Amino acid sequence: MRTHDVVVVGAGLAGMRAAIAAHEAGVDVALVTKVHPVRSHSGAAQGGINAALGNETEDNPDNHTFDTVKGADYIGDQDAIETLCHRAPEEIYKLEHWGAVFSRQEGTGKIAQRPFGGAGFPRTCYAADLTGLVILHTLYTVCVKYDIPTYEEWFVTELVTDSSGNCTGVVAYDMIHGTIETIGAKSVVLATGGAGRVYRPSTNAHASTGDGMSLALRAGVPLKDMEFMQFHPTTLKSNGVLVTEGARGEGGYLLNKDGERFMSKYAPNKLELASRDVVSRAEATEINEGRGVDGCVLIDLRHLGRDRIMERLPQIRELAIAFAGVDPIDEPIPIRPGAHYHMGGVHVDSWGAAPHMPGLFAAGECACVSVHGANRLGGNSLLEAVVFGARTGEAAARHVQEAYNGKGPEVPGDAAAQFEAKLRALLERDKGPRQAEIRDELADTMQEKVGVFRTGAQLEEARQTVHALREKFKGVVVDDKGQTFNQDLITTLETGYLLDLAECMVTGAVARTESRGAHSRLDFPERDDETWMKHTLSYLEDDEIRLDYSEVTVTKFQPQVRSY
Ligand code: MEZ
Repeated sequence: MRTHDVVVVGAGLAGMRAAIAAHEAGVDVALVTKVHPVRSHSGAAQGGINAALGNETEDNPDNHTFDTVKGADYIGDQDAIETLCHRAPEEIYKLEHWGAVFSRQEGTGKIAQRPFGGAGFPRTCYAADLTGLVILHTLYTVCVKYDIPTYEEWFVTELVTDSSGNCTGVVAYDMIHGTIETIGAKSVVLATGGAGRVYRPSTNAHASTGDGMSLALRAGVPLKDMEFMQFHPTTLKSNGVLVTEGARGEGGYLLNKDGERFMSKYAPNKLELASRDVVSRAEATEINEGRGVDGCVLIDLRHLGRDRIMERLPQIRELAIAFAGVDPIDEPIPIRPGAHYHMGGVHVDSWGAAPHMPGLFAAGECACVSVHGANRLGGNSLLEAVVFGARTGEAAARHVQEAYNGKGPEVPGDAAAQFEAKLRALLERDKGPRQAEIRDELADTMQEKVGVFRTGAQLEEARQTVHALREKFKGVVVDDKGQTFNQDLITTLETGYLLDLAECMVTGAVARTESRGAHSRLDFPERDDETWMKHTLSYLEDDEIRLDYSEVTVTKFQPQVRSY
């Protein structure tokens, strides 16, 4: 059997940063990833990464902490947010020294920083509008330099535990050869990204199917705050592709069909740079009340001029031409809110450790630390991935030394064989629904009923539909019975993951009878701190979702009325 000290599942920003930290701590670490590392969805993040560098402004990590707490609508854990914001500058300089080519300020040559939503200062470092891609490639070169073994195109199907309930490895399917193996480990880090593909359209890659969250849930580990899904205010109508917040940071306006800069009604101070939940609700209101343009509003960049667009937003221009048929130098781009980022994830502490399962860790969008609470600020996702990726890798390495002291993990020998038997039963079935029809109905239901605005009645309908789809999925049929690159099989397994997560999202959303951050209930329009200043925990028990709650950590900032 293959074994490593630490196995990291997922090789986006959080996964690679965790692997680098574990390697630097002196343990044997391997990456297991269903896509080549540089195809990870982190590469789609465009506009930037936050850090209070204070270049030419009075900004500091305490301001960043306050903005993040407020953006989170006071349900983020403030000790973890302090950690995020105080470690940010160190991580940015580390990335720069590893070779990340950030855009520079004219004159000083320092790292340039653009304004982003909900931020009191321009604090978003960027590489034009390709920031995630630049950092992803940078971290990949470090992994190559350190010669970190990487199981590429291996799909993880189960977590393995020992007789005391410690996580001691994973079962994984080698997609190229069609074989199934157990990979033993003393620490397992889940860093598989988000579950944006629960929705359609979504800014997320097709690979963003929440695998790690579902693996943890099935193994008895709770997921936290699953009802909070972020809708990014600017996504293309045709396919949900992201138009970066950097476009508004550079000065882009949002307009309705009458040419009105409507954000002045909703956020008179910050306008287009209010936090994402506020801007998405404003757009949805304009569209719902008949002031949209074919189901969209417009983002106008024309006044920025060709040179600035070509220098700062070249990818946005290409995407707008390719997928919306408009050149933003000459015309506004039709956009609308689209599913983008999941604030919920595997319940972990601020070292990425899952309190319910020793040896299990999670980082990045897959995890809920929680630093984003009910609404993440743009630019804090890449930051979370590197800061908590690093801390989680350090903690996973520490666990190897503290819990094992040179001994090997107890890895059950039959884990792979047990999964293989389940797979055989699935492949032998030749009658039943196809995964695509289940997945389409799931995505349509979530899009229609669990969107920017929600009501109890719609959420309850969605919950029943999702539950029925999970039942239907038990009879799913896979047409391709082959062994190599069986995408039909992989997509089916991913659909199972999405269904689990959707059920957690809607169950948590039905229960939370208030409006907070991205969870906006028309039937409960106010935030209710008295009852709901708490995290939701979702457990899978007897195939049903059971909810429980845990405390929010408040250090310096008591909840206040939130306005922009
Ligand atoms: O943090 C993000 O989600 C981000 C940087 C996205 C963007 O608008 O560019």
